[in-house]
Amino acid sequence: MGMLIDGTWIDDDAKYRTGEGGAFVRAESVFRNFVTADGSSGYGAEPRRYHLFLAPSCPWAHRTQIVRRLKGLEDVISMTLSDRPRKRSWAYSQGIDELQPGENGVLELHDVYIAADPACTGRVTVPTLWDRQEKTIVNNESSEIIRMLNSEFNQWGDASIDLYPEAHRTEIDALNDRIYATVNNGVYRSGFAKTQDAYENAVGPMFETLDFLEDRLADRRYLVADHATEADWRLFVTLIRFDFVYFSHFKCNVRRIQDYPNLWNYTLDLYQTPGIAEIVDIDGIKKGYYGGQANVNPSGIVPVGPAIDLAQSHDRERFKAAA
Ligand SMILES: N[C@@H](CCC(=O)N[C@@H](CS)C(=O)NCC(=O)O)C(=O)O
Repeated sequence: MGMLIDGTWIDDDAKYRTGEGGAFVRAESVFRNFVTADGSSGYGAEPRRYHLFLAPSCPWAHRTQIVRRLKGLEDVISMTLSDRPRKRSWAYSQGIDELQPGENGVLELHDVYIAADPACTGRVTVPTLWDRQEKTIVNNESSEIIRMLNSEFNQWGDASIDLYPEAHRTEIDALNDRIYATVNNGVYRSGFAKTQDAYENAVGPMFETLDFLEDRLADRRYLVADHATEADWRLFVTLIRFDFVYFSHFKCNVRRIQDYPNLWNYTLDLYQTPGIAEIVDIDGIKKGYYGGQANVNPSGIVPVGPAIDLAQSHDRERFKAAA
């Protein structure tokens, strides 16, 4: 995959990603500043000041794309989706401001990282939130970027939508922790495991959590509140990829999400939320994983199926709107 060490791109980073017993290790995101509505952090919320570098296949990037849309921030925060094959880091045919494609016609994301910090060491990941004013990266951790989009841009976005309501925060945090460890990151721990044990240690807890969520969703439409919250959207980005990609590419094949009636109908319900289907790119998702991860799929062949109709009706409207 490659990463930056002291501002230089290295292609072989295997030793930085594999831990004890062949387990996949996810490095911490490097840029962790916050945009605030009042500017007290040094990064004030302003229209058209910030830009998101994303990729269609990536679930972490997808979280931010979804929250940007739900909050009505599409004219406030600009965005580009990686649209060129990855030779090193994520590649873009379009630049922004002084960050423009080089002679090869692409802007590579590691050059954005070097522009922010010429001595940068770390993984070069999407989503990345770029600040045009300070010419730096504010943050590259999706869980934090979605919090900023939810609360700090209300002057321009839809303030009536709160994905992290005060009254439900403890419950959202607890669910997020379990779902992140065993499902969102669990699929990667399964797919990138280097030993049988590491793989089985990922897949077991993943399906235990899916069983738990199936039960939880038996008598409620959403995970926490009477409307979708951050916990739902963070889970959704993994569920929508599961049967198309993770089931086979990452060997998460005990059951499909379609085999769980509540989880599957819930996935369809979220997918059919106004504005969301248009920003779920199933072909881009399949291409990104099967075609872009030679360590898992050396041939790069993208499977034709599975044939799944995401517009089919779901049964979730049976739940009353009231909590
Ligand atoms: N913790 C990060 C993870 C982001 C991440 O791993 N993104 C992947 C794409 S799905 C990436 O850019 N990987 C490139 C790499 O690891 O070199 C977040 O949630 O933002």
